[in-house]
Amino acid sequence: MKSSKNLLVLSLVTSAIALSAPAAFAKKAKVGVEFKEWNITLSEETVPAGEIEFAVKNKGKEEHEIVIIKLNTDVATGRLPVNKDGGIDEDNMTFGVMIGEVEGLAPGKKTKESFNLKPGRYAVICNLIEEEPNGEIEAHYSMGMHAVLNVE
Ligand SMILES: [Cu+2]
Repeated sequence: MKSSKNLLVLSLVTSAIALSAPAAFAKKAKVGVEFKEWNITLSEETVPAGEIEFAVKNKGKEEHEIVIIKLNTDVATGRLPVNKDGGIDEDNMTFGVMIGEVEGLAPGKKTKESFNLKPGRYAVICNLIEEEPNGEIEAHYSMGMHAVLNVE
């Protein structure tokens, strides 16, 4: 009997904590991301540091992705150094650090993914490179698919 009483007390304490918790655990910041050909639009320019949810929607006609890069220079997000093919070398960055990516999202699809971001300036880019049937190379980054996000 004694132990079940203790259990009841414990569960009351637990639910009291649960009720007071939401205010203590700051709600996750969200950034809406929309793809079109050829741009990336973010719903926010600045977000607080911490866990940030990226809600990504592909409103375009082609597959797109986001690559999140923490920049270590003041360079504009459209002026990052590129390879011959017009894409960014994700394995050998001198201008920043790769934080994460949401890989190829088909047209019309949406997805959510969270990343822990420290204060700084970030580039959010699509780094897909495609070869069209006529041999033309389309590097999405060089065609304009980049945006800046400030984390404070
Ligand atoms: Cu793209």
